Amino acid sequence: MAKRNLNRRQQWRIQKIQQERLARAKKKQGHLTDSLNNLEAIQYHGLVISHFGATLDIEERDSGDIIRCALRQNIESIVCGDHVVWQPIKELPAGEQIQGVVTALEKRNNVLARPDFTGQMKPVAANIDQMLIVTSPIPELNEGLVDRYLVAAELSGITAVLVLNKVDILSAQQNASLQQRINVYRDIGYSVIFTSARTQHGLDSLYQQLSEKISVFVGQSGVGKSSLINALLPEAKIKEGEVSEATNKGVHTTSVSRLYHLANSPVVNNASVIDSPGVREFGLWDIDKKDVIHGFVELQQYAQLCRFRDCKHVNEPDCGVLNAKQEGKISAQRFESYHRIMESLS
Ligand SMILES: Nc1nc2c(ncn2[C@@H]2O[C@H](COP(=O)(O)OP(=O)(O)O)[C@@H](O)[C@H]2O)c(=O)[nH]1
Ligand SMILES: [Mg+2]
Ligand SMILES: [Zn+2]
Repeated sequence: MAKRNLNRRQQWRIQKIQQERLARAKKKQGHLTDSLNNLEAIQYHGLVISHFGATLDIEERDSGDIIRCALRQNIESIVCGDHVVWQPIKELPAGEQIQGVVTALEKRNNVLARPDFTGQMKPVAANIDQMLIVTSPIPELNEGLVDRYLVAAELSGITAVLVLNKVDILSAQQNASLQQRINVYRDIGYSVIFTSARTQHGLDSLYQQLSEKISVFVGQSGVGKSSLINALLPEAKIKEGEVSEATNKGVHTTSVSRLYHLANSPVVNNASVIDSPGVREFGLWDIDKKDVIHGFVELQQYAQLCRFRDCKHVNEPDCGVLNAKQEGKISAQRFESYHRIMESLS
């Protein structure tokens, strides 16, 4: 997750190429978006459910109809989960796919963002209620990574839930050891769900957890995020077992982000999942060191007892966090994770 180090000349060149590309794309849609005279005066509301290049699919708020829209030129970076205002295009040319233009973005509750390849922060999904942090025995549970996702979720006001997938391949011994490690998270208040995308074990619990919320699945490549989404939503057909996402060098011109509604059933009601390459790859970008403690719910509680307001919880006298650790109230792994994240941000 290291930030790419480009020198200024390279950054300038990349930015220029991007601007040219954007200008070409906009010129192509110019006949639709240039003149707002070409739009009906009536404004509709909608939810962005799909995003590919400069084209969006909007779910109309009242009818649920899907409307393909272009973006008005001065609006940028709209993502799945966004609520928008759109207006229909008058006198659609025959065969024209674009039916409307998005003219305004409504206020977001939260947004997940990551840097594009010039280092600029770009949103990848908005208005998320819940983050499912998927882990597995293979690749092995990585607490350091789980803690980073937890920080991101806590700081964005998103509920985090742990999912341990691939329980079908757990040996009894592995099971005992993983239960112990997972209990660290249960003890500090996070829900944990055990699943197998292969045998469908735990899917009903997962369905219940997803009800009435918009969720994203995050986690290391190979833990089974795509498999789980496919098991929950057979119509989604997301590619599984793809090559490491890390080799996808930052450019996402052809990747599609999508918001899926799960079909209601006795075990699930009004659940939606956003699947986006940007979400799958997001990390702790742009985080202020002083905020990290708020991403560690149990550490934060004890940090309020520190004698010094700017306590770093390393070796200060009367440190609430160090005291709690000594008394066994904080797990050593979480404590070290906190310091590792702090170091990585300096
Ligand atoms: N045994 C087992 N294998 C799984 C399970 N879920 C996913 N896999 C396999 O793990 C690999 C990675 O899955 P994928 O869904 O692509 O992971 P992603 O990178 O997190 O999206 C694939 O070969 C899947 O078939 C599971 O519950 N049990
Ligand atoms: Mg995948
Ligand atoms: Zn302290």
